[in-house]
Amino acid sequence: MKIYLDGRLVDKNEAYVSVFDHGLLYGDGVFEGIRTYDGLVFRLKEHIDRLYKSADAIELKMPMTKIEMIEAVIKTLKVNKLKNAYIRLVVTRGVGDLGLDPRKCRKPTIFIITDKIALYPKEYYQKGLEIVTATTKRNLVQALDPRIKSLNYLNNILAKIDAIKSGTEEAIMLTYDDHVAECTGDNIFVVKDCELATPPVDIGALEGITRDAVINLAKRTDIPFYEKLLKMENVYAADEVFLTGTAAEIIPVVKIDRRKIGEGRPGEVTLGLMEEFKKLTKTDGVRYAM
Ligand code: PXG
Repeated sequence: MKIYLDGRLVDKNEAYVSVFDHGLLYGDGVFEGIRTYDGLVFRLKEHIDRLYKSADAIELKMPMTKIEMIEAVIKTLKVNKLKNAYIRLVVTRGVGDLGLDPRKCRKPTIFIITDKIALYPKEYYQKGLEIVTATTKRNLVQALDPRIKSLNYLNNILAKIDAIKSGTEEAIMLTYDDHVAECTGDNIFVVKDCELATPPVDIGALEGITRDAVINLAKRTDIPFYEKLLKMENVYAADEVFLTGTAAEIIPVVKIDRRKIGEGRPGEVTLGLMEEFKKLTKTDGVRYAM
């Protein structure tokens, strides 16, 4: 397996970064998780746009253009002969000294890993997922805006530990004032009386690429959609709940904090959107020839 590392394609066994890299020392950097479907990089342009926005938000100056970045991703996929892959694109502040000062880092480190995807088991999609509410609150927007996809994922990891301790795979993260924000690695949607809703991202959630795709699908298929502030009581009372993310795609949720959601099985709106999303993954992205 070859890894793209600072402009070179190097063997996996030789793909190392320095212990003085601020991505490692401070989590100072940004990343993207992208996916390919049968030779099509799903919404690659949107992922690259978000990466550059995240970089901009932490005042990290990207050393290459968006087009060059897209070419680097595709080059890495091709050299590894991968048609169905998971892409982890990482840009760190680069190598510096032991102080926080980002000015000491002269050149960002860029690496691209393309690998097979680890997915939720199929039965979760058929039967639905059980999740919990995390005790860990989502980062405050004014402290570290969750819209920035930064290498600081400890907030999410602590909530993931909450999920694991409760015997589940995902957890809902609330804002400091108990509004539903998102899950540890997925956005959340609810369906009530045939209307679809998801929290606005400015309360403290990542603007998911899958989230955007689902919103567009809802609009195209005439499902009434609203961005809405949600509390846990709204989620418990929903007819359907599902999560969205690059790895999970659309995954139904049937139990939260041991309470049954709706009928306790994936609902019609969710199943319809899953169907439509599958079609989208065949068309919506950048195609690359091997
Ligand atoms: N919220 C958070 C906090 C995320 O990290 C999403 C929502 C969904 O966004 P997208 O753009 O993927 O629809 C994410 C994305 C991983 C992994 O390796 C995590 C994500 C995506 C891909 C892989 O755990 N999280």
